[in-house]
Amino acid sequence: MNTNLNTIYAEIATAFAQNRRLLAVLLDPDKIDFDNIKHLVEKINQAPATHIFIGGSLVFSDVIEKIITEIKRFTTLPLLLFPGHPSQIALNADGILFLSLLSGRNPDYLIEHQKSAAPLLKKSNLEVIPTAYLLIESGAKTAVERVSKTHPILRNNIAEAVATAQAGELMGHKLIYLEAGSGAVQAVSSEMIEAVAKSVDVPVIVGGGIKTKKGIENAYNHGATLVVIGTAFENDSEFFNQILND
Ligand code: 1GP
Repeated sequence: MNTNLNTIYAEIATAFAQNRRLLAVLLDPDKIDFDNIKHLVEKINQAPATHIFIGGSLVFSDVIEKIITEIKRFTTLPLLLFPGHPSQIALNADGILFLSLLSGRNPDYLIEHQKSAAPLLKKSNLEVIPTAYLLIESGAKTAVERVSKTHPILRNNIAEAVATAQAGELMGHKLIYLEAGSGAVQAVSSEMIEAVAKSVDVPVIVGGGIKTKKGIENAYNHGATLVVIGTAFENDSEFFNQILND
C-alpha cells in the first residue's frame, strides 16, 4: 500500500494559492556525468530552484536510482521523476509526475504505460501526482513528439489547449504541464499560458525552450506556478548565477 502523505503536491498547491513561484531544474540522466553530480547539485542549491525533476528518453531505472542516491547526498530539494517510460521508475525518488499525454492520440501514452506502472506505484512510497501533459508545437520536431509518435497542439490553437487542460482537470489531474519539448526553438506562448491558467483551478507547469530570465518571468507573469529549466542549465551550470545577477 502506498502510504505517502502527498506533501509535495500540498506544497505546490499552497504556492499556487499564495501566488508563489516555483522552479524545477530538469536533469536528464543520459547527459549527467556521475562524477560531476556534487558540483551540479551545489549549483542547483544556489539557484532559486524549489524542485528537481529527473527524466530522459533512454535511461533505465538502475542508472537513475544510482544518480538519485548521489543527488540526495547533496540536497534536500524534493526530487520528482519525470518519466518517458515505465522502465524509468526509480523507487528512491520522492515522487513522480504521473503523466498522461492528453494532447496526443497514442493509447500507449494515454493509458497503456500508466497501466504497466500502476502495480509498482501502488506498492511504492512514491508520491504519485497525476499530471495532464500537453505537448505544444514549438518550431521543430521535439523528442517527445518523436518518441510518443503524437502531434502537438498547434501553437496558435489556444482553444484546443484550453479545452484539453480543462478535460485533464475534470479527469482528476492535479497539474497541467504545458510542454514545448526539451530544447524547443519556441517556448509556449504567453497567450496560451495565460488562457490555460485562467481556465483551470489547478497549478500550471510550463517548460521547454525557456532560456532567459525574461522567459522565466514571462511564464510566471502569465500564470505559470512552476517553470521547468532543463537545457539552459545543462548547457551552462552558471545559468542561474547569471540570471540572479541580471
Ligand atoms: C522538457 O520542459 C522541459 O521536458 C525542459 O525543457 O530542456 O528546453 O529547458 P528545456
